[in-house]
Amino acid sequence: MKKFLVFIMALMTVMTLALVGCDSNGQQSTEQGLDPNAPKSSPFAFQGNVVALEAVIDGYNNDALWQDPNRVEVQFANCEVTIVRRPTAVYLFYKVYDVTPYRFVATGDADEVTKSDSIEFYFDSQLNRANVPSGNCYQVNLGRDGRTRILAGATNSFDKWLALYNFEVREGDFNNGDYDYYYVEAVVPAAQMNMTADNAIGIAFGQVDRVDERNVDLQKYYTWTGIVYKGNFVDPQIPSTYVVLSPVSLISGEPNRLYTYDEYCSLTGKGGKA
Ligand SMILES: [Ca+2]
Ligand SMILES: [Ca+2]
Repeated sequence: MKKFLVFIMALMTVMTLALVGCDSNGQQSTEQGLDPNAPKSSPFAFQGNVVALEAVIDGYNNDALWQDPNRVEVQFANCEVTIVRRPTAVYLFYKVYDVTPYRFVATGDADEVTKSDSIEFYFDSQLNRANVPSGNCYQVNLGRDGRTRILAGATNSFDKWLALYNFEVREGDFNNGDYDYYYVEAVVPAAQMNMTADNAIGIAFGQVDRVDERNVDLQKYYTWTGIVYKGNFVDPQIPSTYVVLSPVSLISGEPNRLYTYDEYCSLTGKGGKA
């Protein structure tokens, strides 16, 4: 139903300048913008910004990557989520049950994603566990209709973020018996979030279910649900409540999973910053 192979949260003009490496005079300097040693003339000009994808981002989870032995599988709200950490990127796959395929459109602003059928994930990429969204915190909203909004932690809140990432949204198929579901496959390069290959991060989730087809900007027409993990509500606006995502299992012989921060500290002997 919807095909969004690559989405760039930036004005197309900005992105075009970044990809062709235009200098400040508007002249093309091929690949200059992607040289890690070159001056940072655009927000996309740094090493690791673009990675070789290890899955086909098509809304289907039949790639070998999704069977990674260190994958984390979690359920919350009406979502089944699989997360795979690779050295260069984080991959997420959502299967979402939602029988009311609605969205809200007024001006078309990206903020409307949060009032439409959509999924959300949040990273605290250095496990800083601040009490408010801060540096190294990131928010991604992906709408069932293909719209998206991405934010980065600023001073006590989330603010607009420029990043390059890939995702696709796919509707279920009546013939496959999954008509009441939609799927989101996404990948975000780690370097864009100051993540390294092996550091544990904080993570939070959300799902918005617009439940009424009336195109009205009232909260009663949609619901937001986050995750309660081991009895603790994970509040996306409070990174200190996030659960911990480790690249590999912290318990020998057991599958990888999410960990509470207390579990993480107990299992690793670490505390405070990761
Ligand atoms: Ca795929
Ligand atoms: Ca809905």
